[in-house]
Amino acid sequence: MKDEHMLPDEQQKKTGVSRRTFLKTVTGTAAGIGISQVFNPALVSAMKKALKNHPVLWIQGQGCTGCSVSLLNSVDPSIADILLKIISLQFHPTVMASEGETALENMYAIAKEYKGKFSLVVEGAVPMAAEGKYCIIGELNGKEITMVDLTKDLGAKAGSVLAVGTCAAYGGIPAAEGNETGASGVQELFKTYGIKTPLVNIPGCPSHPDWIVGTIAHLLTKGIPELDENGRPTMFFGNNIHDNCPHLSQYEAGEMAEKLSDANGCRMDLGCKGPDTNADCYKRKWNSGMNWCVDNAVCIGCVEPGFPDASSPFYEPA
Ligand code: FSX
Ligand code: SF4
Ligand code: SF4
Repeated sequence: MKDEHMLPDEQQKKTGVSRRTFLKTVTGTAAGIGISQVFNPALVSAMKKALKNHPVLWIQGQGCTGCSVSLLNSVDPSIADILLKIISLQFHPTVMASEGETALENMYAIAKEYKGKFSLVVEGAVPMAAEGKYCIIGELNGKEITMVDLTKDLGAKAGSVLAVGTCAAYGGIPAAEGNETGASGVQELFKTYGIKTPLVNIPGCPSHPDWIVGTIAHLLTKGIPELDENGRPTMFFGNNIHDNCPHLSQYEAGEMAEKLSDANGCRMDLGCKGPDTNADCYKRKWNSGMNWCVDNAVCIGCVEPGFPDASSPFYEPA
């Protein structure tokens, strides 16, 4: 994995983004630009000029787009700064203005021009059964292109691949019991087809915007981050939720919550999967640091490879 050992200036040559510019953008205060401006045509044209930044192709298979929506909630840096100053998002089925063959042609042209240099983001699982026919992402020259074809083709050409969300990382909800479509994570597809491109899993259903942006920041400044045995960056997934939970002392004292609305008490009897889950939600929290699952529900282990079957039932009567 070449990128792993890449020095910042070599990375800059490869990505066109200087460490200083990038860090300035990442650590700057939120610009306060509304999400709606991402769809503004003037910004779309500015994005085209931003090709000198790191090209990113974002493709979607079997998912709910929740991870894209989560990224749109990024506050610092704002999503506008991410799109305009940090990366050059050249393909995204949900937010791009372009569509159909034109969009696909552009995507393949970028992949060719920036071979080995662009990042591929995969959102959603890849259905590998029935020769991939469960997910046709479009047509080019009269030929149907499956999500399997696309992930194989772009995955092999990319410099790095980010599997965003538990579906893309491990199969997630589409791979739950009754998985007729052969829904699989990118790592499984890469293994099947012998694709060796560096891959980072950023699970979560959805993935936290900081986990996505932070991983991209690391990738552009220092290369591939350190990964755990499930391919996740240890900087976000290195610690256990239960061991760091604010209710741990209550758990140890046997003080258990009896209903989800109880402000105090450990929530294990209500189904909390914190003990089997590694992520930093206990300190990062969600919705701009407002709250997290354990505040008024339970952790359902959404970042773990066995999710959702291994976490089911999510809730239990106390
Ligand atoms: Fe899956 Fe994501 Fe859950 Fe949804 O990437 S991780 S169902 S939040 O959007 O696909
Ligand atoms: Fe552990 Fe969950 Fe109890 Fe927190 S609420 S101490 S994570 S079982
Ligand atoms: Fe997922 Fe648990 Fe974090 Fe909630 S607290 S986002 S269920 S890992």
